Amino acid sequence: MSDCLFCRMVAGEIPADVVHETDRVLAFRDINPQAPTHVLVIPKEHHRNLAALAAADAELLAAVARAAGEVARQEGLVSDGGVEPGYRVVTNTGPDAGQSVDHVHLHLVGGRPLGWPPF
Ligand code: DGP
Repeated sequence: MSDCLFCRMVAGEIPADVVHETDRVLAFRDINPQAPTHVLVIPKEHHRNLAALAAADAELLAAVARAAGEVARQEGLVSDGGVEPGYRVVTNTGPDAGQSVDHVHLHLVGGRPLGWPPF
């Protein structure tokens, strides 16, 4: 989609601070980080939100989830085979949740203790 910000980042038309990439997934640092690590993990193919992605391509959804795990490991948020110090993955859907980019993305945040509930 030529008018989608994240599709344009995938296409290389808009710069991205890429931390991880596969043939189907891109992970890059959020422009407005909310924690020491704040990475967005997206499928390169355009899907509007998590449910749309899951309905269209479960294998791609799994690839996005795997990439999130890999980024967490790269960023030092989990030890090999462990869960510490930890991190959070969030995806916003629709206006009530504050979704501002209609290309599904996982927010991966960590590097400090995170409060709960997050709202
Ligand atoms: P959401 O509000 O859940 O749709 O998250 C969209 C995120 O995208 C938000 O945290 C800010 C980030 N973002 C918006 N524009 C850009 C950009 O041009 N570059 C990067 N790296 N991130 C962006």
